[in-house]
Amino acid sequence: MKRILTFGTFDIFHYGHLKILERAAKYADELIVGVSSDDLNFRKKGRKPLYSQEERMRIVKSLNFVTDVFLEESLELKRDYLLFYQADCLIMGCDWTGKFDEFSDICKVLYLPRTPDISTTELIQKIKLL
Ligand code: C2G
Repeated sequence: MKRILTFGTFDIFHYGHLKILERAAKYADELIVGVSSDDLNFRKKGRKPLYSQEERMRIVKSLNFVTDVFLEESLELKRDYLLFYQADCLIMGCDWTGKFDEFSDICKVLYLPRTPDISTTELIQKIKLL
């Protein structure tokens, strides 16, 4: 049985989010998703997401290839989350390439290509211009 962990904010859930979760699920018997908390996002990006952590978790959990979700409270807790869930593999988009290699002592670390031309930031900009 292969358990895969991935992490993300998944704010204004879009096609790029769907694709990476779908592709991660192909490697997994169980796909568990750490959804960044509102506070973590505030610390990371200086603003709260548009969708609350409860809404973002509900959306991700509703995907039939996602086994479970949990709240990612801190970037520094990644090793603890991987150990707690006994992950065989950590998968992230290639914007994070190299950033999580330190965990290759406890699980496989894979970076998958991002879907081009879509991001939450770009969506916000486009909507502002409507
Ligand atoms: N992603 C993608 N293609 C896009 C946009 C995003 O494949 N066009 C991927 C990202 O690479 C990431 C996941 O979707 O693996 C979630 O992206 P974000 O919601 O932007 O997550 P981020 O803010 O990068 O949070 O601990 C790490 C953080 O929680 C990641």
